[in-house]
Formats: sequence, C-alpha cells, structure tokens
Amino acid sequence: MNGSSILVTGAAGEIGHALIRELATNQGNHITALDLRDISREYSQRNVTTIRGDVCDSSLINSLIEKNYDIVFHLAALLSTSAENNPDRAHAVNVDASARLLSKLSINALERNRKVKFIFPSSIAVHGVDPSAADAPVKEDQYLNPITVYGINKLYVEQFGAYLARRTRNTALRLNRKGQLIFRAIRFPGILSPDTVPTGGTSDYGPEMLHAAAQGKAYECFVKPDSTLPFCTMSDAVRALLMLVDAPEENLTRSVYAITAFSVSAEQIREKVCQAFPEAQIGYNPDPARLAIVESWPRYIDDSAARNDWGWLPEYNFERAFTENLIPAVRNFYNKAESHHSSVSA
Ligand code: AKB
Repeated sequence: MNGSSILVTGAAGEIGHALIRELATNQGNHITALDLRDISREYSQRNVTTIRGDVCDSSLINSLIEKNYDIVFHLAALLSTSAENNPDRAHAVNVDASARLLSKLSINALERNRKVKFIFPSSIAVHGVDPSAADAPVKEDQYLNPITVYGINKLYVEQFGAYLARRTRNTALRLNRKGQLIFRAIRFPGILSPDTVPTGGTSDYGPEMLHAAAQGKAYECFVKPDSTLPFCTMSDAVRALLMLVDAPEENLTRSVYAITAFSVSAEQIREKVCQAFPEAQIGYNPDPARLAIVESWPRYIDDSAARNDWGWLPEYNFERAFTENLIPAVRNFYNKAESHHSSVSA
C-alpha cells in the first residue's frame, strides 16, 4: 500500500480517525479525508488533504473520482441505532451513496484501465439470530436475516460490491482491458476505542462504560448484564483493514470476511472497567429496542476464513485489551485533555 493515493470517506468517524493516523505515518501515501464535519484542524499531516462534504453529493463524488484513487476506504455510515431512528437518511447514506460510489469507481476503472480497491467496513449487524439459539460461533453465510435497517443496508452493499467487482472483471475480459474494481469487506464486531466515543451504534455500551468511568461520570447501561457480543479493540480493527487491503488476491476465497477478538458480556466489561476505576458508577437500565438489536446479533463469531486466507489474528484478547491497550490509553487521553484544558484556561 506504500505510495498509494487513498480516499477515506466518513473520515471523522471512529474508525476514520484511527485509520488515517496509521495511513498517514507512511509518507508515501497521499490521503484525502472526506467528512460532513470540518476536520481541517484534526489532520495536520502534510500527506492528508481534508474535504468537508457529503458522500450523498454526487457532483462532489464525481469530482473526487477524477483523482484516480488507488484505494477507497468507504467508512461513511449511520450506525445501527441512528439508522433505526432515521431509516430514510440511513438508506441515502448507507445504500444510495455507497452504490453510487461503487458504480462510478467501476466505470472509472474500466475507462482508465486501472485497478481500484474498495474497502468496506460491514458489521455483525448483517446477521439476525434467534436469541434462544445455541452459542455456536456464526459463520459468514449463516443467519443473514438482519432485523435492523443498518444490517439490511450493510448486507446490500456487501452483495452489490461483490456483484460489481465480478461484472467489471467480466467486462474488462470481454474488452481485453485491465481495469479492475476490487471489493473487500470486513464484518466488524463491536469496537472498543480508548480515544474516541462512538455515536449512534448499539454495541456502544462497551466503549461508553469505559469512557464514562475514565471521566468520573455515572453510566446506565442500556443492555442486560448477561448481554454478550463479540468485540475487538480499535487498534486490531485498523490492523485488520490494512491486512485485508494488502492480502494477495489469489489467497482470498471470499469478498466478505468476519473478524472477532473476544466475546464478553456487559457485566464482564463492567467488572474490568471497575477494576481500573474503582469509583466507577455503572448501573443497568435496559432499553427494550436496543436490547432486542443486541440480542439479534451473534454472540460468537467464527472468523476462521479470515485467519486462514489472510492471516488474521487479533493482537489483543480480553485481558490484554484492557490492561495493555484500553485502560492506559484512555487514562492518557483524558489526562491530555485535562492538561490542555488547564493550559488554555490558565
Ligand atoms: C453498531 O453498533 O451499530 C456498530 C456495529 C456493530 O456495526 N458498532
């Protein structure tokens, strides 16, 4: 991926932040970071260009496609709770904008005889399991009956992306051209980040407990103590994206891969957070709608395809995630924020 021209949509989101930080360390990469929010102050790196704009704006997308990106990380999305609250907007962003971007990239690849990789973060939300089902780890092709609009949106883009990639390849073969749209997706579990808080997701209770405790704020968890989901750290999520981008085509047996690091209950997260922050006040006040979403998602994920095909292995299990990554980093994050605040107000 060294020396690539890269577009990241949804750049101000949680994954966007962490991914751009990593991509920008490679001076050879040139990154265009697109978001609705003004992010110009957040990225001072010389190799990051920020653009404030809407992925739904087709003239903006047309002008960006002209720049012939090698890799597009299409992260812009409304997450599951936000999408349930605004299904029309979710459809516009999660489906229409994604499909438009994919179609334009495929045309660009054919016309300019070039290869573009489209990397898409999908989600465990594409599954809809019966809450009373056994705890066998769920494979990529099982239980594809999402109960949320977000899950439906993600499943559509996974399938449309794979379809367009095939169609582009067949057209290129027929015309004896080399243009290629490469579509690869990762289905993420809940993600725990020490320096950003998610907005609008339903696995958010995990990171919200951590961040509330680190700030000395009380928190009411919206699921039950035994609600269980798969999670990974943000650092592993970003590592997985970078591994999949670079994975040799011939090793891949599918275009969509599930990954996970550890499955834990809300109570296990609460206990870990309370060990680090003994003053933490974390209670439970389940929200029936959000709880139903969590209960429709797999508790355990089978990520053997990612392990076999491109060597996926999480760096952090549950214990190490908290002791070596999340707790020290979240402390550091709020200490820095605190000292910045006091030096500004001094
Ligand atoms: C959400 O909760 O919506 C996301 C996801 C699991 O995709 N974090």
